[in-house]
Amino acid sequence: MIGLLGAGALGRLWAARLPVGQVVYLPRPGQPAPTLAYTLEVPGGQSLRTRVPALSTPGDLSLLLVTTKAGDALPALDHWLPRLAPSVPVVLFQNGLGSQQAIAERHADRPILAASTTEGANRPTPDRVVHAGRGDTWLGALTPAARCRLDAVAAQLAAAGLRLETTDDILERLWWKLVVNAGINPFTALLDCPNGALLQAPLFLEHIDPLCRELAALMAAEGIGQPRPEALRARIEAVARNTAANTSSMRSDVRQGRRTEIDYINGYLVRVGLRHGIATPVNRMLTEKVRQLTSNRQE
Ligand code: KPL
Repeated sequence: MIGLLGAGALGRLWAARLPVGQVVYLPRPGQPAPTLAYTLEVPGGQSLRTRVPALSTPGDLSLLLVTTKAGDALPALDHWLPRLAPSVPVVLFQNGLGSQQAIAERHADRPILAASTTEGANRPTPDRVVHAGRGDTWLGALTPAARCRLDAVAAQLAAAGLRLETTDDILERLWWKLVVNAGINPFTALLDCPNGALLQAPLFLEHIDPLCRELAALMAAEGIGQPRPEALRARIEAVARNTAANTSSMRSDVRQGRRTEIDYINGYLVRVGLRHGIATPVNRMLTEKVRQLTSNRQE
């Protein structure tokens, strides 16, 4: 049995694509444990009616997929991991960085893996998940105990029929995704606009070059290659163009009054800067403004 911890659009996409009867749902601590029942709309128009029952016997799990928001992953695992066998591999699908390292450090003896994905999924209503765009998923080990499990976990996930590859350096993949999220998500949240509208927005145009210089310096300091700031800007703008009509996850969180992942995206970059003595004024400004936005909205 494969456990699913976190019932957002991405988790539901994987659960619907994996073989019927193999996935069970683990509620977050304190949350109700209903059977998840929804329809997955796949590109091309087909619909998959899906039911994911709640876990009844923790001993039956052979793999755990964690698809919660970044800030919820560690507390949810602190609750569930003591109930699961130490050999069960855990795959983290969180956006940004920071939560993965914290989990791998706290549970260093367990097989902890991380995935970085460009699959596009959204959930327009509680019982409908739309697989909006096919993408790629990279899977890699975070702890030593995960290295010898990587191929077996990849084979288990391959049953979903989504494109998946393994990598020896998942942190590098996560950094490249972080760059895109750092350059798109806070701006779309602050401007309340779809991704493509950034390309003409004065706030974005004013800050994108200094932001990319910060990102390039941080990546070099962390040993993630020597990217040129212009290459980072090109990457960010290409994703904004390719996902022009999308609402970013951060804009959507702000709109729905939910906590955003800013502390794991631009806020994480501020912390890396502090560690290396690199100034990050643009990341700091974006982090503060997005934090203010959510506290204002929640009042
Ligand atoms: O990953 C995304 C997100 O919204 O979090 C992007 C790539 C910006 C697409 O919307």
